Amino acid sequence: MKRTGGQLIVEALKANGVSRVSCVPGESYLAVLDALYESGIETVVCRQEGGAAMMADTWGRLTGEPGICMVTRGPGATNASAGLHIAMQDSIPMILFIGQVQRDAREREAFQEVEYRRAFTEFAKWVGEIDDARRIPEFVTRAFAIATSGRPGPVVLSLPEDMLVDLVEAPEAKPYTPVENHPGAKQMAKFAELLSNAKRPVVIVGGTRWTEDSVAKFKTFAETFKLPVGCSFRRQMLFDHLSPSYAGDVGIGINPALSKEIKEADLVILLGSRMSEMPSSGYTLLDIPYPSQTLVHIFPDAEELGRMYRPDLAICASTSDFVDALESVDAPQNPVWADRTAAMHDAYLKWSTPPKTGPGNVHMGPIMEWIEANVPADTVFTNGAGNYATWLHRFHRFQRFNTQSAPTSGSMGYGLPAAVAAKHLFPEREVVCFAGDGCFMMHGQEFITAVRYGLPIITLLINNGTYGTIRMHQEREYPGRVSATDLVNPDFVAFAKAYGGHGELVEKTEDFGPAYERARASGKPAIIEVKLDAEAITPARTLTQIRERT
Ligand SMILES: Cc1ncc(C[n+]2csc(CCOP(=O)(O)OP(=O)(O)O)c2C)c(N)n1
Repeated sequence: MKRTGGQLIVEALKANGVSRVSCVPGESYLAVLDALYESGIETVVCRQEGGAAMMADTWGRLTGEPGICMVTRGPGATNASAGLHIAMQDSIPMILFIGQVQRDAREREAFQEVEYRRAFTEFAKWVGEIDDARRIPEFVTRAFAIATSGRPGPVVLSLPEDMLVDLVEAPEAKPYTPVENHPGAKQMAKFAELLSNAKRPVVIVGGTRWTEDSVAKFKTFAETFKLPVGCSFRRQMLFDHLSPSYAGDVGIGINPALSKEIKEADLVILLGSRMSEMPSSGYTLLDIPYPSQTLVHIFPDAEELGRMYRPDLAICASTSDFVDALESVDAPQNPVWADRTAAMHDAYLKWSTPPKTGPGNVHMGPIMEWIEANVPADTVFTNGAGNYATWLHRFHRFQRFNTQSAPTSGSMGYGLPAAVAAKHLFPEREVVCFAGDGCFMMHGQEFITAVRYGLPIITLLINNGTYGTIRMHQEREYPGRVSATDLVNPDFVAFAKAYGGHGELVEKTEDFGPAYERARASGKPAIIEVKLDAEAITPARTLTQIRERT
């Protein structure tokens, strides 16, 4: 039976279990849009391709299967590149389909033409263009395999418009076969030996494609062995912060006590993490290329092992397979490090206790305390970039897997589309987006996507009237010379209402709880605007203190 290229794309997606795609439509891929009609695949229509790609990134992040996004050529593709870069830096499986100009116009710089294989090579694991509709099953299967194997990442498939309407015979699509790497018995024996010789071990967990099961099994292992565990930057959902083994967030603004313990450790076990610039405190926690600590690095891609840090033991394995193999390691009776682990957890508990007060009338410390006491443990938190995110990363005690979606690349504007995507996946759970006034406005238009699909997300819009992070750096480097960092904002409550959502304004700390309850009860997508004094730029220091270096 003959089918069009558009139909073959959609068939291949269905064969691979895709139930949802994000998109902004374009005339370059009408044939795919037509095949989606009545396909059973939900098409989530977005308002800007950056948001659409970020939604697909969150689906990939929270399911381990590629999130799918579709955009038009040229301007659609360049807008979507914001999400592509996030997925690349974060090792997120994702496939971006881009409509392309017709084949006989290629290389003329035709209308909206871009050569994606040149433009996006650095933003994607693989960029392919399908010239022949009969090869669609081959290209799509390969895209799924590449996006999920080794170090996961985004794949781009470019679809010439005329190829999509060709009627061809092609093989029936089959699901891709995931590739998993397993640790060998010798490596596990060496791992057991290094662990038994250690006196001051630390584990740092990170990376993607963990599962509920592997997170639970690893927690049991760490607790049985009384090992201290830190979570890599924005990977906090990988380890229960209330576990006696939890040592803290290895991210921006790391607890100095934890940083010291990592530097002075005799064994560091990096499990799934690349230990990139942000988690490594600007490449200072482990020496490059020869860490002073004995290093065991477990990562699913051989190319990453030894790239920056030469490990004493390199295990090329997916995290779930490594965690399964931990069964072969015998637990020590009384590990010498047990008291140190308990002390590290105590230090974490102190570090994550919010301050009671601060400048202005609204204090984020008590607001975080309210959230900890009143928001269910399975709530999904999302955010983009900005100092506001510190409150979440430092003071929220993540307990469950799949409760976090945030970019390690520090891309502003991520939180809102991520919240929309998370609510699609987990409609029964609360989904809370933390955003600054700067961050929110980068993809604020996707609030209407939440309204359109009836997704009652709650956005805490922390409005300090400034691009706060940059203002902070500016005051430190160029005191008193405020250049390009102050903001003029819309009325966010009116914004929420104009979009058909629920709006709240919090101008005093004690107004927060009731405002949250009303937002929750509204059953609508909500914005709670929290008016924070710009002076409250970090939990510990004010802008004035930073400017005056006091
Ligand atoms: C897309 C993008 N543009 C610019 C930046 C640089 N940047 C990092 S944080 C920040 C300010 C964030 O402001 P806001 O969201 O209001 O949060 P605040 O820091 O004030 O809490 C900027 C401009 C970035 N990380 N990402």
